[in-house]
Amino acid sequence: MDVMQDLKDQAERELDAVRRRSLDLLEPLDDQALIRQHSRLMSPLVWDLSHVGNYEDLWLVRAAGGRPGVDPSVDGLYDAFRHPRPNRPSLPLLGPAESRQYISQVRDQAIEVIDQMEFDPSRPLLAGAFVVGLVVQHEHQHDETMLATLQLMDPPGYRPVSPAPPSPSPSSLRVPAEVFVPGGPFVMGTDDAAWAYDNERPSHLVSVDEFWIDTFPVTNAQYQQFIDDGGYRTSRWWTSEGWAWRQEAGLEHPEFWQREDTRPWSRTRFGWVEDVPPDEPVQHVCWYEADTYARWAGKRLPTEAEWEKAAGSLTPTAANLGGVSFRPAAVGAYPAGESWCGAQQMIGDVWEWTSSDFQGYPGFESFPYREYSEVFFGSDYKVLRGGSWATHTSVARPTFRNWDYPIRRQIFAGFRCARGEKIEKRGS
Ligand code: AVJ
Ligand code: FE
Repeated sequence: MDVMQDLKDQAERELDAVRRRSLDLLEPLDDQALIRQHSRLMSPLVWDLSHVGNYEDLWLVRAAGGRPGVDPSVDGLYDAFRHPRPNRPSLPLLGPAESRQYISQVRDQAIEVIDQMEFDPSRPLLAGAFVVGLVVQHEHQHDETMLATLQLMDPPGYRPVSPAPPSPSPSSLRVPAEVFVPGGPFVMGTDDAAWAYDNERPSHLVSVDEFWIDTFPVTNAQYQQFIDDGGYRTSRWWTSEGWAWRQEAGLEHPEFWQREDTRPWSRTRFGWVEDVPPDEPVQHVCWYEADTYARWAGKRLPTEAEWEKAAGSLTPTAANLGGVSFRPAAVGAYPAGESWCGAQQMIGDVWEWTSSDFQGYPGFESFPYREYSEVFFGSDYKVLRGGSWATHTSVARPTFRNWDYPIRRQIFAGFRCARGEKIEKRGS
């Protein structure tokens, strides 16, 4: 067996799989739906499609392959920093057919580069394996972004080509509502340079005090109790910043929920309008709503360190991931995916808001470019953990860090609560 050839075959399989995912996702849409901007928060879908190809051209074909690139003249159009999302529809973007042709030309060259590449498993950062991982993960992340765009489409809404397979039924075993996590140090982050992003590195010791964390993410039924109890009308449960946003945005319920007078809540989920399922984790709530719910419940959001400690070394085997189900699974559906302390569904279903700002770990070094993580460090963004039903396994790991503004609701985000005094020390 040729180890090098195995690595190359694996790289090509993963590139092939993610491209199939992207194209399948967009398959039901006509050109107009690909070109239109469905929300000012999001790019036209055809921008995402060319952008993933441009990224592959930049990193795989040019940086790793030392080639001139397929069409550097489009770099500016697909540079996320040059053009914020609201401006993207007015750019002279490649059309849907041109975009498909462009990304497939890039792919042909990328495969040639991989065939000629020297993978050095002992120096993964410098070898091709990291770049392949970067490109594969990046496209999967944009597939999730595109799903958020598709969720925002006007009625009749988006319907996938292949119908969703049902999630497993919730286990009938009774489990406690909260689980205990003893205090003490744990290793936060990773030094795995082959797949981890710069913001997950370096690994370092963090000591947290003992705390309790909810076994499951907060469900729609629990969230409805908060609504029924006047959660959105009671300013004392909100921070002053959160209340100001609640007033300005007119928040009264999660995004995509609706009801007539006091009839039961329904929700619009892609091309379906359906009763809100009580046992599913709530999604499409912003950080302010999550933070407020936790206070109403007499709890708080976990810190990012607490979340990661509770997750331990979970691998995403029994979890709702990959964007196939188009919804979170009911709580209790994945008892085999429980973490070492007994918390369930930490990976998959919904991204979980944490109380932490997005910051670099001690000793952080940006790699391979500052604009992936470093430019977002500070107090503007909150960290989300665990991945959602729309996240691919290649991006779903206990150390993976996602971030967004505390007002954002279009992402597939919910939360779970924690309890106990918040004490955190870095270093040994
Ligand atoms: C990690 C989801 C915040 O979409 O801004 C995609 C991922 N970075 N292309 C984002 C990303 C560059 C990133 N998030
Ligand atoms: Fe990107």
